[in-house]
Amino acid sequence: MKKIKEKLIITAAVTGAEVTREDQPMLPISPNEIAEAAYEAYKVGASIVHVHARNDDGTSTQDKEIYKQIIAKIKEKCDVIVQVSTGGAVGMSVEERMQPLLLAPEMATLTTGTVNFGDGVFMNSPEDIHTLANLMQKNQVQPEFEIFDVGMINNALQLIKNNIVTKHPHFDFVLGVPGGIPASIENIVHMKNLLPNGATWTVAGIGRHELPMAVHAILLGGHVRVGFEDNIYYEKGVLAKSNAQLVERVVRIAKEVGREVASPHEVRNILKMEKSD
Ligand code: KMH
Ligand code: ZN
Repeated sequence: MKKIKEKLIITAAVTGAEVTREDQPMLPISPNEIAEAAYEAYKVGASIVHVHARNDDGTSTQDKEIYKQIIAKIKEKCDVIVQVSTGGAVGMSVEERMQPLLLAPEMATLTTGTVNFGDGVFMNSPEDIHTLANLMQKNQVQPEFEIFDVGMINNALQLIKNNIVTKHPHFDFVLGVPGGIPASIENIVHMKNLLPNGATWTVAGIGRHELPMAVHAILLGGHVRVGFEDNIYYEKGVLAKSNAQLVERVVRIAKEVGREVASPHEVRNILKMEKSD
């Protein structure tokens, strides 16, 4: 097998918008807990943390002030790249969702289409996508296109073609959301083949698909996202002890197959990010 030279980018999605403490007792909720979980994940090999904010009662929020606290507390501890969510939770308005972009974070997610999401609908109208993309452009935020189904890739490519997004094209294939694209190696290969030359891509497998999709991505030259947002278990019937435990396993597997793991500094180079605050 040909050695993959590009170092592996590991993203830890530590909280998400849907998982509860009842589902996963170790779920980080407060800014302090989220920062600690991010730091623990960074220490074992994560170079990006994908963050969602929560209120004190655990409900999802896109409140700018809470994101501000989370980012500051993470930055006090380490130089991991903080990627804020602009997806928030199902049902939130675009005005609510855009708030963390006003903080000019290093990186943010951008979902380029609407998808059924379990029993709900994760709405992303063309107008809302443009609103978020324009704000990212204005505040120099590196986007990560969140791809829940194949058509969303084409929508992202249109944003690039029309110069609405001019940063490095980086994608996250989310596989296995009920309503989105199913998790399979064929679907990863199909989607990666649709990307422009030089684009980078990560894989986030949902639930039991997290580990096999991560392994496929490592071997195919992609990158990996793990964490409680996507999966709360370490193995069938056994809850993970922490986000870091899930990251650690990916690092171990990557090393075993000869794929080195990238530091945040190296990821800023791979993604050609201008800001490195
Ligand atoms: N919570 C999902 C409905 C993102 O962070 O940008 C959307 C989501 C995507 O998590
Ligand atoms: Zn998210």
